[in-house]
Amino acid sequence: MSEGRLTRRALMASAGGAVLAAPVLAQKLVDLGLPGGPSLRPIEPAFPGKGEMIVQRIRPPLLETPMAVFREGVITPNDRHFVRWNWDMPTAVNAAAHRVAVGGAVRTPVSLTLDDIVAAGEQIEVVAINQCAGNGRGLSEPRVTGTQWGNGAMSCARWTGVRLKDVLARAGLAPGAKRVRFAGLDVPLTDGAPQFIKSIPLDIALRDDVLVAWGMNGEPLPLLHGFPLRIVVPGWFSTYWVKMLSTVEVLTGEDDSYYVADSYRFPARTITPEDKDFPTVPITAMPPRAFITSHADGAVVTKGQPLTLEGIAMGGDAALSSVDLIGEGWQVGCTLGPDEGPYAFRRWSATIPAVTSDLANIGARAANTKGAVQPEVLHWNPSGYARNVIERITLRAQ
Ligand SMILES: Nc1nc2c(c(=O)[nH]1)N[C@H]1C(S)=C(S)[C@@H](COP(=O)(O)O)O[C@H]1N2
Ligand SMILES: [Mo]
Repeated sequence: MSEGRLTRRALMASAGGAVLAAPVLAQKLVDLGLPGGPSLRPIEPAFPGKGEMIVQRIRPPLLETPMAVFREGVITPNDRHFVRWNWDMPTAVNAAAHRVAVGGAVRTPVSLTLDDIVAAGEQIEVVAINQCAGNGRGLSEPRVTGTQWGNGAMSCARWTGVRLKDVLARAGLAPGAKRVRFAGLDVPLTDGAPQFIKSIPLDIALRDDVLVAWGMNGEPLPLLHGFPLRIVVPGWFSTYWVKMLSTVEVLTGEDDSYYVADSYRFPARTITPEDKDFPTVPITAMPPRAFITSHADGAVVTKGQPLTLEGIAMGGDAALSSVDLIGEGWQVGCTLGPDEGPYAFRRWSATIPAVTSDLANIGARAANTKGAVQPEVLHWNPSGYARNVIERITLRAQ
């Protein structure tokens, strides 16, 4: 029996259980440190299948991963993986009846069952960071509109699936194919509002590591994360990682749908908050980022002692090449932990031989193998997208 068959059986077995109930909120609060506030959010284990999560919104759910989770390892457990739905999500999915329609500019439109998808090609695993384009938006100064995320709208998982290109091959590309667009089972809350559909260029769609995934850390995708199937585009922001995949549509031209043409776009040049008129480009590949996880801003450290700082980092759309701990006028190279692949988090650590005084504005700065380095200054934009300024904290010596 092949691995694929085993996984398929697990998928079918979980079909009946994929139901989401409304949580009841208690009132434990966490401070996200958002400049100028309001900065407090409930932190709750109340969502089905979820441990303690920062509740940004209940319906549709927006759940942020607490930073403490990133201390524990580079893979985020499924019950602590952040959640984001643009529109209301279906609360149950019938896996046996589920179909993925592959159409548009194809030779033969097909309607595929989960069995068909599993059988479409070789089973692939990739460890990849799922990061919302708006991750850390709440830290923007001046403040911007949108979900006021701290830095926990990111998580990392081992995804299992087949290559999107193998699924496309079931239908066959017609001449002129240019982009591939995805839709899921979720529909807008209000009449006439645009459906959440997203497309990627054909060269990205045909990459060997772009998946139609059904597995997340060895389990079927939880409903919140897109049961039964989702797109995974390693190295790209997760706005393209369409959940509850139901339609794959090959386009021969540009995509003029709302979430590609009008939303999830970023200034094509550096702007200031006063700039109103500037060209934009879609948010696509992720830049490098690093986070200190061992110490919070304002933490007290011991004078005269060595100090070890730890954290996680990511290369974005290329492998991490280095992480430096930097302060005011000094820097120390960090030691990197085990490598789970170019699109995964990687742990880092650095030791300062002896703390002599307060450590003001220290931060970890990541660089990737494409030569991208985290900037000193925020690339401010009106939606707070693609934040990757060096995140700084101050430690008090006592
Ligand atoms: N079907 C569907 N897929 C979707 C979305 C959505 O609203 N509907 N949101 C996207 C966005 S903006 C993000 S950040 C990720 C979040 O994935 P997660 O909930 O598994 O963390 O899903 C993406 N895929
Ligand atoms: Mo997102």
